Amino acid sequence: MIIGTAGHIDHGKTSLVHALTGVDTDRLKEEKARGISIDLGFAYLPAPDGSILGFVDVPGHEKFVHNMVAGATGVDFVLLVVAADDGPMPQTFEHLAIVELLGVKRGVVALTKADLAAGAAREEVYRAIHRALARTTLAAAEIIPVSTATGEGIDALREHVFDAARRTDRHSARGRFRLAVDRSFSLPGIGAVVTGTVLSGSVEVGNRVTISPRGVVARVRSIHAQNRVTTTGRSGERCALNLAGEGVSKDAAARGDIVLDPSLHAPTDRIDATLSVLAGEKKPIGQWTPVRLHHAAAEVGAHVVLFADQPVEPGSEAFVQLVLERTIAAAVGDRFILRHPSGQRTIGGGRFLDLRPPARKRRTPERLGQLAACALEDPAESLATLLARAPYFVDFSAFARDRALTNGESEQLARELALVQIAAPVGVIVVSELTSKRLKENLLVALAAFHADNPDLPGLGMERLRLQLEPRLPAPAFAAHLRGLAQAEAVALDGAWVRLPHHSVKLTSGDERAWARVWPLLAGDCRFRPPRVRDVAALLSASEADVRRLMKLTARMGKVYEIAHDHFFLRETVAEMAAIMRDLANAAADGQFTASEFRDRLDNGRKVAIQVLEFFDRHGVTLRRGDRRRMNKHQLDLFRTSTEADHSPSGREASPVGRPDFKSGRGREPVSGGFDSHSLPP
Ligand SMILES: Nc1nc2c(ncn2[C@@H]2O[C@H](COP(=O)(O)OP(=O)(O)OP(=O)(O)O)[C@@H](O)[C@H]2O)c(=O)[nH]1
Ligand SMILES: [Mg+2]
Repeated sequence: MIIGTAGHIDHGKTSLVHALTGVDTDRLKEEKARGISIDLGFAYLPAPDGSILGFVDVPGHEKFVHNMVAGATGVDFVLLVVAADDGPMPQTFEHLAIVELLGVKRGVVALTKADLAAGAAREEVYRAIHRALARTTLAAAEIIPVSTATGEGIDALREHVFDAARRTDRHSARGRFRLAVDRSFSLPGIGAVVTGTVLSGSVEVGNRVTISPRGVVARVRSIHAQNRVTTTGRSGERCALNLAGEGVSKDAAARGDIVLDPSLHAPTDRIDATLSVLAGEKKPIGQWTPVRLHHAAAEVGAHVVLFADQPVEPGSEAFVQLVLERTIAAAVGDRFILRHPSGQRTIGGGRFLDLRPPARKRRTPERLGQLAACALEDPAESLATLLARAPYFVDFSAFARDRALTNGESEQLARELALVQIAAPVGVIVVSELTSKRLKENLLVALAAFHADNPDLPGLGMERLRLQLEPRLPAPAFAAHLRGLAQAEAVALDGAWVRLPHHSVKLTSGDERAWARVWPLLAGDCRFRPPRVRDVAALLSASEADVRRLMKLTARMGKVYEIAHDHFFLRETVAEMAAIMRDLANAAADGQFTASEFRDRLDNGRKVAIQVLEFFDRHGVTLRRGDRRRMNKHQLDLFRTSTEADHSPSGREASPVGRPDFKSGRGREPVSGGFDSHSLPP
């Protein structure tokens, strides 16, 4: 258990810790000279049950409240010190407010200097303390009179603290490792050492850690926990870590850093939070109020963004966004304190709810609903609520990381909530079972409707499908979801086209017969310079309009591409030409080739070669600079070589007649019965 002192200057905190533990925590020369505490002091006390209690002694001076806040983070139990000859004073109230805002729920009041007040005077101070504690979480705390001068009450107080420690749940070391650094120094022969309170998880000798937000990676060479050499440090202990590694110099860390499990390193400078404004504040918090934000042992300038038009009144609570002047290493659920930028008083504080909130549209009803879900303290409850409302999906990897959940804990969560996980390129997206079912149903209905309206089209573009579905998953997650459905054979994927598995494009028997006569003309030796519509019509003694209609139709089915107006190439030929370009690019030292090099390989004349290249340019497969071109690797798949050639008149083969969605993401689609605008010159 870690016990933190609190209380007004000179009320006897340091003397009391000394009397309880035998340790004088005022170590600094200046502290000795001025007779006050300036920085945090640390002492340890072995308990009868073998455990060790850690004490954090804080300064009472109003100028050093920032140090007090740093010390109070991670404390389990507060030792509120009030001098019997003085009663509650300004920093008694301020420290009390801070420990409350930090969520410290247990404590005891030490009525110090009891030798200086007796009888009615002491009674009056009792009453004042009761008034101060009323309506706080310490309202029921015991008040124990003590004196370091006479020794009165010291043993009773020590027993009280031992008893509280026995009743403290042994920290379960839940979560991934995080330690809030309050001191960082270098010892001769040992190297860099950081000390601080372990906020969550545990660490072992040999573990790799990151010093966040600065991002220095280190290895834990040795550990002291609660002042004893050990191989493991865990949540609820004060630890000293000896860190080693490249870049771990003596100033590799400083107070305010968090040493954490490397997977948690994701600094943020914009955080949505709850904010409680202290009742004693004179003015409400307005839009963009500048503040000092204290989080763990870190301190940073920030501004408060309000979500409502009304300012946040003293004594009330609201959701706000905190925009920080630099990044910090935070976790969802962490407590923070806001102080006046001058450092003269505490304004309020609260709890972090979302470490990656949107910078825009941050006050829509949908967003505020999400925040209310984030405000639920239990991760399972919070996640279930998030998944039951728009946008119905959650980036689970970020959710788990930002709450410092271990793999085991997130797996448990996934089981408990029966989450449906969708692998995204980065991390995992989750939806509820209900949403997954609804998404699949909506998707199948949309595809069936599309096929019914467009029997001559191979399928619906992935992007257009995504945009018309509820819930609307992010594109990469939607693609992953579709791959899952395709694996389960609920849908079929042809490039970027999605169709129902049984759907196949049909030509009328008349068109099939016509196609059987046309395609051989486009194949064979003349495939790189196939006859144009007018020439095909002449060769077959057909009308130009009929041939054009058939070509447009088969283009929509993906059998041919219209490279230039009225000039159609077989799909396989286009794939072959793409492969030739790739060859040329690979053969060139700079990966570039010219139109003439390409023409020489095709032997189809400069004009046609240029038209072909311009076709590839339009689809982003080639990138042109002057007379030279290089390949755009990302778009190459659009014209993958087909191994299932499908020229057969029947078109009934299992082989897909898919055609890639050239501009997927921009919603360009062939229009049923109309021109294929993709293939038109710009
Ligand atoms: N008579 C009497 N004096 C005490 C007692 N406890 C502390 N003092 C005196 O009060 C003064 C302040 O004590 P500290 O323990 O330094 O007070 P503090 O709360 O740590 O002060 P800061 O850390 O500066 O806020 C010292 O001169 C102590 O000797 C007590 O029980 N009886
Ligand atoms: Mg002191």
